[in-house]
Amino acid sequence: MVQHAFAYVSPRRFAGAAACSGAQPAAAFGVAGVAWDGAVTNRPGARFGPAAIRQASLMLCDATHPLFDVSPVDQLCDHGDLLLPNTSLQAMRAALEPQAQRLMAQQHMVWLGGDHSITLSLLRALRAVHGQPLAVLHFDAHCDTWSDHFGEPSGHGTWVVEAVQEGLVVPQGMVQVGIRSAAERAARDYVNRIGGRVFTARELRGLESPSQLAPVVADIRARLAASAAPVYLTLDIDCLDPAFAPGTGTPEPGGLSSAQVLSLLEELCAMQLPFVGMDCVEVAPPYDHAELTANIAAHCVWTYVCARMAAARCAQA
Ligand SMILES: [Mn+2]
Repeated sequence: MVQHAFAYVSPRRFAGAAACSGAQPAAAFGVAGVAWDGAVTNRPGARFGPAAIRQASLMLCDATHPLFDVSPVDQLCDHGDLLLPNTSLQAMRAALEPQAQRLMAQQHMVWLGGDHSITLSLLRALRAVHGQPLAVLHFDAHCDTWSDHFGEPSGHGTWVVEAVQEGLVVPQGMVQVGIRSAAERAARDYVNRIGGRVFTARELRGLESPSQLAPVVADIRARLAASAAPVYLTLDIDCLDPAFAPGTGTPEPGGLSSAQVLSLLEELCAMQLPFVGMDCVEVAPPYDHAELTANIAAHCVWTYVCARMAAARCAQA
């Protein structure tokens, strides 16, 4: 058994939460880092994402959310980074998938990436745990629907097509938000073509407040609900404009603002929809300034967890 103890592992825990302990952690939510960036197209560095997000999360102090009036600190534990090989994508996925499946069977898991290639593995694990394909709410500048990774079969921009082909997702439950990168039409329109919905960054320009975004939120909610599937949130930090999140490997100007993304997360993630987990990927601290990117990433993760706690509280009331 190879022990991958030499692989990069980031320090600290998210938002001052405790380290997960025991075979079955008591906390409802678990955080784990996947410090892998071996499948990036352009600039590497996302392996340092989990460390930077955890570091930035310390700014949340007691982490009491001003909208939801909950703090996740007591309902969250941090598994640290998974021990994974940093040799090949195939080897990393083979090690990640059984570990992810074990953790997902125990807790509502939030994953700190890492590049976007990890999401295919996380969807495979979720598909196995829930016994059915997922609806996916996908924030990104990139459609990630390319049929190959510059000649390689798989990379950080192919996982959507792979997930559809493997039956991991409900096509009608695929919703993309913030898409704007250069791409041939076949890739850009892929999700629309299979019955999902692509909200381009251009379509969302000028819509920032919850009231302005209400029609978009209603459309997304209806699609996720109609899919009758567990919902997974994958948030590529490059959905944000580089002005808000410069620390990423493939920045694309013309993106969403922090307020836009947080408005959408606040509205959607607090709804009575069966969310089963999230990842936040592509935070690459070597290109960050003033921890802007790590900060908004930590805020998005925190917002998601607090929104789900608020949704659970409403369901009980
Ligand atoms: Mn992207």
